[in-house]
Amino acid sequence: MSDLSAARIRHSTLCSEIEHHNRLYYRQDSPSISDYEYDQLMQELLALESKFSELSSANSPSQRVGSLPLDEFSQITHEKPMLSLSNGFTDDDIREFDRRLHKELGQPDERLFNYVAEPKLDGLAVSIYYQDGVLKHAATRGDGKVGEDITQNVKTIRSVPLRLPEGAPERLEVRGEIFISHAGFEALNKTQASLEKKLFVNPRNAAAGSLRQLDSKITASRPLDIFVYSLGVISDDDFATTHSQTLDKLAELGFPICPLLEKVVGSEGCLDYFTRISKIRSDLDYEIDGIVYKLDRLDWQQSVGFIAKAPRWALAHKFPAQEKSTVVTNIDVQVGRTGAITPVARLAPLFVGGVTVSNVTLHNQSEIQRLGIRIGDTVIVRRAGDVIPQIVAVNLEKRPPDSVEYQFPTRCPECGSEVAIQGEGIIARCSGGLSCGAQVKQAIKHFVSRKAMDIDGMGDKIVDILVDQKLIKNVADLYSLSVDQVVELEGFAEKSALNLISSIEGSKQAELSRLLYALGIPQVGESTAEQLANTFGNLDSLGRANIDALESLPDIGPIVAENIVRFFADQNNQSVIQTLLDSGVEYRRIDVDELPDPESLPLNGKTVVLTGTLQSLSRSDAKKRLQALGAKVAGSVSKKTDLVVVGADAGSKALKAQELGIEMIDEVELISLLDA
Ligand code: D41
Repeated sequence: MSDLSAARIRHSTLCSEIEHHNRLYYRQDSPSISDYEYDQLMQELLALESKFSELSSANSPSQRVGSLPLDEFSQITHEKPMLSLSNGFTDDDIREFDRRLHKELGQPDERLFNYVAEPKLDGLAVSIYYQDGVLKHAATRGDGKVGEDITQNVKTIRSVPLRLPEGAPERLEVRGEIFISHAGFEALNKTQASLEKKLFVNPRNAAAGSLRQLDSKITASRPLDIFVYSLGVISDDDFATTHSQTLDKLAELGFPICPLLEKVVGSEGCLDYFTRISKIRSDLDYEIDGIVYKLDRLDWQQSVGFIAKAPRWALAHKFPAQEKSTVVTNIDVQVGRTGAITPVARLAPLFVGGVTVSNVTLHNQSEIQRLGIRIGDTVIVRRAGDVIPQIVAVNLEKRPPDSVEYQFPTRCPECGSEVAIQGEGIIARCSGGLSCGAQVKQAIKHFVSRKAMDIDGMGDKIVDILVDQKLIKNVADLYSLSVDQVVELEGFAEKSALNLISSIEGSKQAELSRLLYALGIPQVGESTAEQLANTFGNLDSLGRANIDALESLPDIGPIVAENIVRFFADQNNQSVIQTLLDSGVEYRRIDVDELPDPESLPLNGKTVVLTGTLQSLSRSDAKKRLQALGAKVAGSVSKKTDLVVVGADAGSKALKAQELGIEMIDEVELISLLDA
């Protein structure tokens, strides 16, 4: 026998053996050999393939160790879009989901539907495509239409089959969630620490960071795993008739399926499953953030279809916010852009809702009183989804004898000016104005920010340095900075200094609404600034406007009107504005008589709410365009709402709109409304 034939036989044995151990390790959780022995097999395989290059192939287990680094990820268009999930939060949301399906399908309520219930993993959605039983490519979800090609990285995940058994459909795309287990996460962070590398904040971030590696050898060293939850493209029309059957068949083909998945009956079956999994959630070795219910019958799935990128036949039932307790080690205050003084609780770090929390805002003095919180107290911290963490209660039983009552400062910790209290302890403000270093810095950071003057390259650190070194003391001073001054600063070279100065120059041509927003008048946000620009047309007219004229505008109340008048009456502000204009900052004056009469606009007087994610335009663009048609865009659904735009992953707002019988449209309908 030739060397090559002998090698071929050994190669084939090694391949089967390695894949067998992969399955034992990842699917059955019962490895029969040590990591060391596994590595020996892999080394032998690699050695064979390097000696006989004809033996290596795209589906050899040697791919599991990664291949040459890429320069960038290329894009993959999903043949079928990757949909997202609608959310529900309460038991009634689930019952309503079930009722709606009965209605849509014209089925009597007595006829209970079968659902598949499964944990909702907090990982990353991927699509993996097999042609003739061989893994061809894998992609991230991306925006649902186009994702990134992460084939090399996905091949390194040992529980992902590289080759399917005989009889697999010719074309098969599976979709699933890639994640890192708690155990894997702990081990990974231990390794990171020993290499003096940055630790990952949670398993999801670790999984995301690992998948986004251009060097798949790094990905190969990360403990990634996968559960497959649905089909994408398939060449075999008769593969299955129910979702549960689909998953059984995928399991037979060697795909890892979440072992907790169950077929349940009716909405009460769903809710019972939810209760059971909630109880064991903290014992699971992976992070989950809810339960997904899917209508089992595929023909029914087909007939109810989807709305705004999410199937109507599936619902993600999110777990309620997570709460944990910790100790308040201190309370101090932060000084904001307009001098607002906000108390912040410093906490003994705790891991809640997937992140480490060590600071929590206490909002204002009356919130501290309401909670009755003292330094040294044990408090309960809640974090719901992506919402900022908050303290919900103090555990008085654990109050130590030496707890300290918090004294709200009477002087600004930054500049020593007196603190003025407005509105029954709701707002505390440093009275130092632009003589307060903290306010100056914040005001400049706001001025240069993206939605304001958008000065690229002017990060927070640079502003701090410029103010600390006394090169600037207000926003107008930015325009007299020179390359020579900037190049002297730490971290700058000739080129970067030139770039910064040229972005400052580039910001001189501004829209009036942006300039107004940039000035940082208290409580004048983007939309108020826009309204002011369109009503007054230029800074002079606005500066002369009195309280009555301002209050007559739809969104401006007495407090904002007073803030505006006060801002323009201030000598210091006037001189800053004058200096800005003298330095060449220009805005296009708006001829207010040319603007369309609001009465003539198609959405005049209508209140619209946007919810969920839009795919083809950003939420802020959608808002602007709706406003241009005369609509008022509100943040929450109420009886006053006229129309709700439902994007992907829409949650409680869409449900509320449905309850109130408010008209709802999806993204496609929105676009045709905007284009009409
Ligand atoms: O565990 C999950 N994260 C999960 C995500 C799951 N168990 N099932 C899912 N099912 C779908 C549909 C119904 C659209 C096939 C999903 C997702 N989608 C999903 N994940 C990320 C976006 C959508």
